Amino acid sequence: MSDPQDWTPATADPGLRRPSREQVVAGLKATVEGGPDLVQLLTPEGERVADPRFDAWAADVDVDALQGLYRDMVLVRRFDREANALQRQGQLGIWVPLLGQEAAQIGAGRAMKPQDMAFPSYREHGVAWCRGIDPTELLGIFRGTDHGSWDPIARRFHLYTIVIGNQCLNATGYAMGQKFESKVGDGPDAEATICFFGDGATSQGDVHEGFVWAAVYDAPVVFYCQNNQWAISEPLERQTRVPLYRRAQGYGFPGIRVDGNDVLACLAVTRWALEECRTGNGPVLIEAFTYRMDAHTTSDDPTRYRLADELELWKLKDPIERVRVNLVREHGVGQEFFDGVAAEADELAARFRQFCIDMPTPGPERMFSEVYAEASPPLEAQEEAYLAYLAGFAAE
Ligand SMILES: Cc1ncc(C[n+]2csc(CCOP(=O)(O)OP(=O)(O)O)c2C)c(N)n1
Ligand SMILES: [Mg+2]
Repeated sequence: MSDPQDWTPATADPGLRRPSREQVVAGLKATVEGGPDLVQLLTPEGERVADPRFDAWAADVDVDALQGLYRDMVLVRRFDREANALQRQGQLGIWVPLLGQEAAQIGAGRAMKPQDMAFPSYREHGVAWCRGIDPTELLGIFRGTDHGSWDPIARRFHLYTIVIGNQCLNATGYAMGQKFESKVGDGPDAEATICFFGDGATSQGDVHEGFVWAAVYDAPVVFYCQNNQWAISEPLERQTRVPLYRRAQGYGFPGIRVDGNDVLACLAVTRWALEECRTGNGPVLIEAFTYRMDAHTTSDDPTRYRLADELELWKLKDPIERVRVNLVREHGVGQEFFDGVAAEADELAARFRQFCIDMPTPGPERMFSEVYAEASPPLEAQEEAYLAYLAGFAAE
């Protein structure tokens, strides 16, 4: 962000200054090239760099653990690409790609303890993976046959939320419950909540309200904003004048910006933030600075609103490639490891694809049985009438 001293004075009151549009954009984009605010442990070139504040939070990540993070990202990217192709082949109604956001999601997902709770939006396939949800369980959402087939309480991962920002209210309420039920503290069972949302969501009232309630109730919630630079076709500068993590200051809790393409930094910063929350120092805002490398969804065409050179620039910051380079250069990991992960990814993709093709189409009675926990006479009457109506067609 530029120095307010450099902003233009207002004509009526020269004491009041405002930034020009160029200064706003420059401030928002400053960390594209790395900046003093950005927490980074692995550079885009794969070099491990020191960070006095966060090194300790990644100190246990030895070569095995780093290989594990690499494997997570490769497998998640692989099934994401497969789902995109399945949509193109008519097997899914829509897909929401996570391409480019693997590090932001795997870092955060692996930072969680089993007892922590997550509230995703609709792009968090990598976090779902970390919560032990099989990728095939995501498919029903995108074929339009269910809302996700996992148990949110058992997995500690809520169902996807399509309504932008709404999950911030749910997460805040859940975290307030954790506080009221004394699940916050120094013990090993202490809990926190993490809420995932995008840069565009920060313009929603629900996010603001979630921030306010979380702040005044000291709720143990990490607000994890994946700033992927775009909200469909709206760029970041249409959401904010200040870098997003700085908004936290106005609500009275810490905000931090992490390189969202650096899995190690995302892991370390999220571990720290979750521990702050578990021990009663929440909430915390994390801005994971990343990039949506594919379309918003399979229904979108980003070539209509953004330039190819922006994408080319971000390809150089690929979250997977920097870990691969680090494993080779700094840990001497050999090709057989990478070949093994690639083979595993292909197996996963084949299983994922077959599952999708074999998915049964549910009968019409399902929409009556799956909405309410219990049946009721009006619902039963509606079901009966609707099935009779459909049967009328079959008879002809
Ligand atoms: C309340 C609401 N308004 C509008 C939409 C339509 N919509 C879907 S995704 C989206 C953009 C969200 O952008 P961002 O928060 O940056 O998340 P991203 O998709 O980039 O991960 C919008 C406006 C919606 N789903 N819900
Ligand atoms: Mg976005």
